[in-house]
Amino acid sequence: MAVKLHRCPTLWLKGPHPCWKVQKALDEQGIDYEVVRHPLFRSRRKDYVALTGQKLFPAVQLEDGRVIREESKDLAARVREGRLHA
Ligand SMILES: N[C@@H](CCC(=O)N[C@@H](CS)C(=O)NCC(=O)O)C(=O)O
Repeated sequence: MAVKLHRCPTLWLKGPHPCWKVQKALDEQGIDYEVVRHPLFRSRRKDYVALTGQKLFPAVQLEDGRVIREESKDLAARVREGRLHA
C-alpha cells in the first residue's frame, strides 16, 4: 500500500502552490503515493477535516493511517530529508 497525498483538486497549479510543493518532493524522492483529491469548497471537505482536524491542504497519510499535516515547506523538507516515517 502506498502513502496518500491528500490535496486540493487543482492539479495543474504548480510553482509555489502548497500541494504541488509536497507532491514534487514525493516525486523527487521516488516515493510511491496515491493522490486523494478533496473538494475545493470548504463546506464539502468534511472527510478531510475529520481526518486531519483542520481544513488546509496538503497532508500525507502513511500506510499505517497516521496523518501528517504541517506547513507545506516543512512537509516537503520532511519528505526530502527522509523523515516521512520518522
Ligand atoms: N501556509 C500553508 C498554506 C496551505 C494552503 O493554503 N493550502 C491551500 C492549497 S489549495 C488550501 O488548502 N486551499 C484551500 C483553502 O484555503 O480552503 C501551507 O503552506 O501549508
